[in-house]
Amino acid sequence: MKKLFLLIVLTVTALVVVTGCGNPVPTPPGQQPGGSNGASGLPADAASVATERGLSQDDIYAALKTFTPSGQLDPYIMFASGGQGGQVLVVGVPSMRILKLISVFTPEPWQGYGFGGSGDTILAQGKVNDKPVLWGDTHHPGLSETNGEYDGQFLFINDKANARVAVIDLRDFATKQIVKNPLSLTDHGGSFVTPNTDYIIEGPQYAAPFGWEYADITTDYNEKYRGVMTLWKFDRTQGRIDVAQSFALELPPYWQDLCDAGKKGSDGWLFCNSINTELAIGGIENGNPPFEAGTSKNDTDYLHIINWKKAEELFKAGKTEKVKDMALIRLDTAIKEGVVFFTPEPKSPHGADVTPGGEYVVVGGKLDPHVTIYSFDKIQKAIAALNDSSPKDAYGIPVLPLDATMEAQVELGLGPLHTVYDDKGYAYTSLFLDSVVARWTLGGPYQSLHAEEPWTLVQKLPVQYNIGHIAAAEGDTASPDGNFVVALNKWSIDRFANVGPLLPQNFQLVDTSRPGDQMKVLYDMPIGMAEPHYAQIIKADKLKPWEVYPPGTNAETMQPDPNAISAPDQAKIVRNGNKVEIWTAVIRSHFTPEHVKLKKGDQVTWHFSNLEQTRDATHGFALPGYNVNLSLEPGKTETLEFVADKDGTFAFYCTEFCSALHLEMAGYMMVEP
Ligand code: CUK
Ligand code: CUA
Repeated sequence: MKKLFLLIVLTVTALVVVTGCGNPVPTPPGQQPGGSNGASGLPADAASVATERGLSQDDIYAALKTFTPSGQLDPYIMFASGGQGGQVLVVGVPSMRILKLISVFTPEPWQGYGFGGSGDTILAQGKVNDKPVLWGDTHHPGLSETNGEYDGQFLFINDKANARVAVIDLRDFATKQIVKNPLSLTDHGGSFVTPNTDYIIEGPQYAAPFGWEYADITTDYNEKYRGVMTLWKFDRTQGRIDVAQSFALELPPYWQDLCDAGKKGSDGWLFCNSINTELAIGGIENGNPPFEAGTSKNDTDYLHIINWKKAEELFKAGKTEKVKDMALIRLDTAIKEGVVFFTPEPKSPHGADVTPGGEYVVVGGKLDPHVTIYSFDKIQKAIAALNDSSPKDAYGIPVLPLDATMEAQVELGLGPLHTVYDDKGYAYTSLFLDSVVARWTLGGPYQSLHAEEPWTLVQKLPVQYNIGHIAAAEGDTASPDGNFVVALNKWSIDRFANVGPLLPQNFQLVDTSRPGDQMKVLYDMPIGMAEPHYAQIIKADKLKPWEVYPPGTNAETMQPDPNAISAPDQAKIVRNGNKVEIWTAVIRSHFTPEHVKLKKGDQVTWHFSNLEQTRDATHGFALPGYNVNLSLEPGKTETLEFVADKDGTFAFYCTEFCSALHLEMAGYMMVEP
C-alpha cells in the first residue's frame, strides 16, 4: 500500500511540476473533514474539479488514499459476512469494490449454487430436522491460520440462526461443506480458528436442551438448558471438517457470546464472554422482566476461560459421552479436569479479543464505558492459586477474582463492543452508542511501539452510524498490518440516496496509517444485501486462487471428475431403460449435443464439461421450466440430475455472455409425452 500511495503522490507531484501549480497534497494532519480549504496545490484541472465539487483537503487526501486506477489491484482483500443474507462478501481494500459474493447457506443463481448441480448436495448437508434450510445468518468469518497468521487457504463461517458452520476453499472461493451442529440450534461465538487451524470453534448463544428437545423454560431452565462449545476438527489435507474427530463441551445455560482463541503464550486456551449469568428466562407477558432487562441485572457476567488442549486430551482419552451422536465432555468432567474457569466481566459484556502476542484478552461492555483487559499470565497465576475455599458459580465452576486477572481498564465511552489491533501498539474499539472508533494504547510489550501512555484513550473518530464490529488489516493475526480498519456500521441513515425504509448498512474505511489522533474516515461503502457482522482482511498476495480449474475438475471434490470429457466428439447420450445419461461438451459457442430427446418420466443424469482453459471463459446452462441454472467455469465438470416429469419443448441456453455468438449457444430438450 505504501508503494501505491507513494506512486500516487509522486504522480501528482510530477503533474504539479509540469503545470507549475504550487505544493501538492496530502493534507497536513489535523484538518477537519468537511472544511473548505479549497484545492490549491493540485494540477489546474484537478483543482477545478475539487472546487466545483466543494472538496476539502481531507476529501482529496481520502480520494488519493482510496482511488484505484483501472487495472490496479487492491493490496488487501476483506471477507465480510453477509448477515441474514447467508453469504460472504469479498471486497477489495482500500478501493472497497465488491469483488464477489460467495454463496454459502443461501442458493445463488449466478454461481449455479442450489439450482441443479453440486451446490444442491452441499446445501443439503445443512438440513435441520430433515428440512432444507435455505438461508443463514452468517456472523463471523474466520480465515485459516498457520502459526497464528492467515495462510489464505480456507475460510470458515457460522450460521447463527441454525448453528451451522461452512467451509469455503480459497482455491476457487466456493463453499465445499456445511456441518449442522447436532447439539445446538443456534450459535454465535464462531467461527474462529486455533492458531494452526486444528479446530474451528463454534460457540453457542441461546441456551437450550441438547438437540433442542422439549423442556419447559419456566420449570426446567437451570436443569435442562445448556450452553455448548463445539470444536470442529479440521482436516487440512481433505479440506473438510472431520465430524468424527470433533467434540463438544457442556457449559452452563448462560448465553455464551463472542469468543477468541489464545495465541503464542496463550495458545491452547479459548476465551468467551457471556451474558445472562442471571439465568433469566424472560416472559414479559407473565410479568417477568423481559430478556433485555433480566439478562442485564447483574453488574458482572463471566468471562469463560477454556483450556482446549486439555479438553482435546479428555476427548482422546474417551472421557466423553455420546449425546446426539456428538462426543460431549460433561461439565463435571470439565471442572474436575481443570478445563473451564470463570472471571467476572463488567456489565453486559461483548467481544473477547486476544492481543496479537496472546498476552491479553480485551472485553467490551455494552452498558459499561470501559474495556477490560485481562492478563493471561495473571489468569494462570489465579488458576494456580485456586483452593477448596475458592468461590464457584452455581454450577461449580471456579471463579477467579477480577482483581487477580485484570491488567487494566480503559474508559472509552458508550457501548464498547469489539476490539482489533494494529502494528503500532494501538487497539481500536467500536463504540455502538457513541458511534465512534476509539483508538487507545496497549501497554506491556506494546508500550515501546507508541509515544503515548499505556492503556489510554488517544482518539475517538465519529463514524456513521452505530458501529458493530470493526475489522483491521491482518487484524486477528499474530502480526497485524496497521494501515486500515473498516467500521461495520449498522445504520446508515443519511449517508446514501433514499432507497426506501430498508436501508443499506455502511462500511467505512478508516485510515490508521498515522499515529496519534490522526485517524480519518476515507470511504463509505453501502452494503445493500443484509447486515454483515464481522470481516477479516488478508493481504491479497497471501491468496493463491486458481485462474481456471484444471481440465475435468469436479468443483465439489476439487478432484478429477470421472465423468469429465475432453473433446466434443466424446459427447454422447446413453439410454438404459428409463435411465438416460448425457455427457455434454461446452465450448465457445455451442453445447454438444444440441438436441436432447427424452421421454416423460426419464431419470436424467447430465454431465457438463467446460472444455475451455481460457481465463474468464465461463458458460452457464439454464434449463427453463426445470429450475436449473449451472455455472460452468473453465475446466469445470458438473453433474445435474432430475426426473423429466414435465413433457414439452425446452430451449436451454448459456447464461454467461461468453462470445459474440453467445445468443446462439443454445439447444433443445424435447420431452415426449
Ligand atoms: S456480534 Cu454482530 S456486532 Cu454476532 Cu459479532 Cu457484535
Ligand atoms: Cu457460453 Cu454464452
